[in-house]
Amino acid sequence: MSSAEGTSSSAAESSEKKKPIVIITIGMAGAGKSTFVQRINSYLHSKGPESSPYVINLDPAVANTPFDANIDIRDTIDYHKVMKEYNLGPNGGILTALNLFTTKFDQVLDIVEKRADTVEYVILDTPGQIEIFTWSASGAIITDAVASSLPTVVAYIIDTPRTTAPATFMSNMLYACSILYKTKLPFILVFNKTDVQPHDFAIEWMQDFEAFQAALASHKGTTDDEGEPTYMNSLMNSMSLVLDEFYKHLTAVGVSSVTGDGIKEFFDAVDASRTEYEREYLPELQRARESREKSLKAAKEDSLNRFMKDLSLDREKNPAAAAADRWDPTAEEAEDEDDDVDVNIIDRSEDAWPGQYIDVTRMRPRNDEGMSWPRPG
Ligand SMILES: Nc1nc2c(ncn2[C@@H]2O[C@H](COP(=O)(O)OP(=O)(O)OP(=O)(O)O)[C@@H](O)[C@H]2O)c(=O)[nH]1
Ligand SMILES: [Mg+2]
Repeated sequence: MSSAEGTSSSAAESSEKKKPIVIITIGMAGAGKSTFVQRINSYLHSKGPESSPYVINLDPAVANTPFDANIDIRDTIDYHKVMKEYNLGPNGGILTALNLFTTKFDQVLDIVEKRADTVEYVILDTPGQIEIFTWSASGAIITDAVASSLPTVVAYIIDTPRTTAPATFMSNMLYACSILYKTKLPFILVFNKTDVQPHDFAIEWMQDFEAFQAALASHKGTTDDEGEPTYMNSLMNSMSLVLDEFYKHLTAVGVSSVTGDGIKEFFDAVDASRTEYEREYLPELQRARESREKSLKAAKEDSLNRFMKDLSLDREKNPAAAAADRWDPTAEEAEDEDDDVDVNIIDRSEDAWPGQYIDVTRMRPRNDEGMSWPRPG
């Protein structure tokens, strides 16, 4: 965890430079992802220019980000135009914008990989609608592409004040669980907004399922008119036992993106997950790659063999056609029609003030917190 100390740029370290670690922030709409990205960005900046992270914004619909991204999907794709052009609503617009961006994500990876020697952390902010990133093909492609080239960790941001009800807590945890099993990446539960609601209740429920079941029993709405537990109550009781297994694979930290509380602990968890990535994710990735390559090679050989067999049979049957079947050097090559959508990645790092950020502690609270989705287009 040498990166936690500001004085780590020793000769020993530079000779054996670690790869940067990618932090993918995921969370429900309004959980505080963007504020959190800003907070960790400002924390890293405060440790010195050499610790500045590389920030990528993947939310095409956000009006203002509290941070300046090095790569911003909005520089590449105009979400309003996409909605208009393809006749889409806000969610379809975000999804299509992300799909278009994904077609050029190899360029993003190239840019990031070129920075690998100078950057310690790469931070990804994702769209407000969680399912757009977690359940879309493009979200999976981006996650897999990033995770197969750099150590990666998922930071699952939770709106702590809004998960104090046992049922909400459980659905949030089930969602986190589904993402963990889908990505198989090291996973950190980030209980955000601890300035409003401390997260100790959550830790207690995660460590002791009986405490959770007791909270469930005492929570109104989980018993029927005769005081008997409802179906929902028994279901959640059983689910809490299932989740108990899932909690063992996680690290949980409480943070306040507004005050900066707990950010140091978050980075300790990130640094620890590098080992987990190397120990668990990488060998699994290697195995998956090898078996894919093996089956691909076998399939190629098989189809090539069948093709050669067919070809020799044909030539035997029809020698005149075989003689005419030669490459004609005078024939013009068909023009390679490239009908790609014009999508170009812009790296803002060379701008006059790269990586500038707003001090969130001076921000006035937004009064639209209770606003319902979808976000205005
Ligand atoms: N009190 C408090 N408010 C917070 C904290 N983090 C975020 N907020 C507030 O929560 C609201 C949503 O924050 P955002 O950072 O926009 O959340 P988000 O998850 O990026 O939202 P979308 O991308 O729109 O889904 C804002 O009003 C923030 O000021 C925190 O730690 N404490
Ligand atoms: Mg956001």
